[in-house]
Amino acid sequence: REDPLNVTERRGLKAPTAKAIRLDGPRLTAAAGVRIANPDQLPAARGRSSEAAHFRKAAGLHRVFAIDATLSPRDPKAPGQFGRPAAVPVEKQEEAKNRWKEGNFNVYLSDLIPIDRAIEDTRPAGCSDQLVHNDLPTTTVIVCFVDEVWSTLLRSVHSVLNRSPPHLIREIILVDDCSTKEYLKGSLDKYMSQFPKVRIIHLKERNGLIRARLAGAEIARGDVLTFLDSHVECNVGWLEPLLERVRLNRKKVACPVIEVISDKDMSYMTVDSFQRGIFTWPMNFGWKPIPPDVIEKHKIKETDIIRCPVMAGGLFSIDKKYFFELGTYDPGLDVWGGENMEISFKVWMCGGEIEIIPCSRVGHIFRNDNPYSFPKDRIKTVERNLARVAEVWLDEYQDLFYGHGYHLILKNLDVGDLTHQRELRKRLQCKSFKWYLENIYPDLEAPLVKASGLVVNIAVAKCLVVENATLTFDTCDVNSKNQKFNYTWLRLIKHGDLCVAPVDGKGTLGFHRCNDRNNHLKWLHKSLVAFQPELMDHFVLEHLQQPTCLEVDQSRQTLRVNACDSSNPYQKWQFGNYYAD
Ligand code: LR7
Ligand code: MN
Repeated sequence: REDPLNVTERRGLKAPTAKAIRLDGPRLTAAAGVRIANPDQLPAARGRSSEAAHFRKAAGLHRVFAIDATLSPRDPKAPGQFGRPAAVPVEKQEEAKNRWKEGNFNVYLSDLIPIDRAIEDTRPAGCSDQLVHNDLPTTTVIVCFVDEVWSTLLRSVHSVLNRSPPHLIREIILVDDCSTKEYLKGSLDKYMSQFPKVRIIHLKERNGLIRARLAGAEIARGDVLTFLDSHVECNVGWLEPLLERVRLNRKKVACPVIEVISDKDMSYMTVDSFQRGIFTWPMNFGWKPIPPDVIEKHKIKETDIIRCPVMAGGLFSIDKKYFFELGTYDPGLDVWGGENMEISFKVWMCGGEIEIIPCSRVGHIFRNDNPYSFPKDRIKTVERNLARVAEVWLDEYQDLFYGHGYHLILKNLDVGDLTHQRELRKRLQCKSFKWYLENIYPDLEAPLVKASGLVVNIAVAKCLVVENATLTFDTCDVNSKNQKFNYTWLRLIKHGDLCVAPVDGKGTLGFHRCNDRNNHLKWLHKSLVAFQPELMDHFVLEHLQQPTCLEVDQSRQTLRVNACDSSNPYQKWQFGNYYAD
């Protein structure tokens, strides 16, 4: 089988589809205030009172520009106009079906709807009243692509040109990552030549999105780099709130809210508020809502900025000098995947911050599969990228990545040379991953536990118990606190702060203060014994040469460690609960 662990499914980037909310029709001037089609009319005239205008001028501030050159569309009735769902005519169903694979979304409909369609202003109320500085930094927008669908790529570029204050866009750099489609060469250059701000570079070989972005960054002239995918639609007012954060502190990395462009009907949908970017082991990106009681307690508003442990990856603004100070991305990452983890860990651990800015919104077409080929095996490419990130950034927590069932795939992978990346981390004096978990992502706590509850010995049907700070076994009692243990992904058997371990050279069992880095406290159990599946139910001391197991000594009614024996039931143990990966 190609994918024994079903990694493909788990590594796909999930649209927050369950959360996507269909809009109910054109509300172009909704909560968000009046939009203005011509940027030249902007700054002065828009105050509520002359006093307010006076204050803003004195403070060097203005209300976010609501520039939108698509406001009065040539053809209001066009399919997909205002972000409405479009439908394939009956006689075109076959054609639409056949063209799906060109981009793994409804390419037929993308070609049908206007490349400069209007979409609804989905910003929360209050966004259009926010003030930003007059002296925002300029930005270079970098869009890299490989074999992107023509109409989708153009719509991405037009949405930037039509909905950004022109003076803030230094340039738009399109990086063609060695596409095979002919129209992305000649025709694209010709089409874009009408926009002086658009520059195109054609890479001579396939670099993958990570190095393609770096090629763009190298030649960028703006103060800030803004990365976008090649199938997006930037919404009104998207840019200034991002640049405002970077201006406030150059170590802030600002991400828009990523909204959903339906892969089926191309409708533009908004998403639930209060979503944080997070990951679960083994480094899968995901969204996690801020719990309602937290929102209530801290009176969090829809417009409030959300700090995120990790970013989705594709859409963000970062100060250009800061990006290079951080050593950019690890250029050893190939094709797709892992770079969002790398930049997120690097930013947080080396003194920066990752934020989602709710007043900045960009739609993105989420697809179920990459429409382009991977030069090498897809799974191995992504896992190798992640292993590089784990090796450089996760310290003793690497095992949380490796331990989640990927041992077999990863064991034979050559992750390449990491000297440079490790030196970089040292030079930047970045904090530890432990610090990151405790301060930036404290709610990852629960998944650290792989199993918990009573620990039953199969042969004698009795349970491990803590008695006067020593370890023994006794009749099981679910109500006894002294029989509750946790088994962590770092392979510690914990009772509070105490960890099960041999306490002398003679095999006597007892406790040690827990320490995630101390290999002498680590026991292999369940799936982690991949190299010796017959010892699955055992507790195998990991650091010893000879497999040594926790065992009930029946003659003396005590516990000891002894040479492992897969058929010995006195060495088999079960936790009350096992948690899914
Ligand atoms: O070899 C390649 N060369 C490229 O230039 C592979 C891809 N690319 C381009 C591609 O054409 C596209 O414009 O890179 C961009 C991203 O590739 P996608 O659209 O196939 O990726 P994705 O949207 O499925 O994946 C997300 O995760 C990636 C991990 O490497 C990148 O960080 C993407 O930018 C990222 N996309 C987003 O964050 C948008 C929101 C997704 C979510 C949640
Ligand atoms: Mn994408």
